Amino acid sequence: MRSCSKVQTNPSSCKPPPAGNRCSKCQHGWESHGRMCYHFYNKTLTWDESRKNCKGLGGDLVKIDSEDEQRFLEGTLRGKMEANEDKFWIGLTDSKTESDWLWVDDSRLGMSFWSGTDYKMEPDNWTNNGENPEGEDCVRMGEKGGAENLKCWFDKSCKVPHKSICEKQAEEGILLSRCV
Ligand SMILES: [Ca+2]
Ligand SMILES: [Ca+2]
Repeated sequence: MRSCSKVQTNPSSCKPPPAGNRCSKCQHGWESHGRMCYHFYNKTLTWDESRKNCKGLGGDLVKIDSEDEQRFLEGTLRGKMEANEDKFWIGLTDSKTESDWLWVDDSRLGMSFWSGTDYKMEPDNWTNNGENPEGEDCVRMGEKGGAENLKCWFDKSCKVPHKSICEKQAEEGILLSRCV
């Protein structure tokens, strides 16, 4: 569905919009993509706190269902990240059972976009030589310079503060046409 962001005024002299001319509407501060709205939350919080915050805003941490959605998020983050470590939490965790990755709606991970280079493959459940004995059970994403093949997911200790991506369903609006 189209975004409602290009909605024009519809003076009374206009014909009513044709039936079925619907679009996705997001609240101020949320970005529209497909049928969903995304909020890129700028305050750094732990994964649990980030999730709580998203729920308070009427959504949840983002669940990535398609390559198209990953492309949208990856591209948007390039412009929002201030440094390469300035990554954003997403709604994926293996905190219940190690290596069993679940989305926040308890669905199992299907398509994935883990980061991988010759010397470091994610997820690695890195224990940081004992400083982080619990390993890494939450997922953050983003590459400031852009990710090769969209692969920019990293498992990380859930206690590290990060920015986050919240997601919720778009409302349905009607695309109006401008009369001049
Ligand atoms: Ca883990
Ligand atoms: Ca990792």
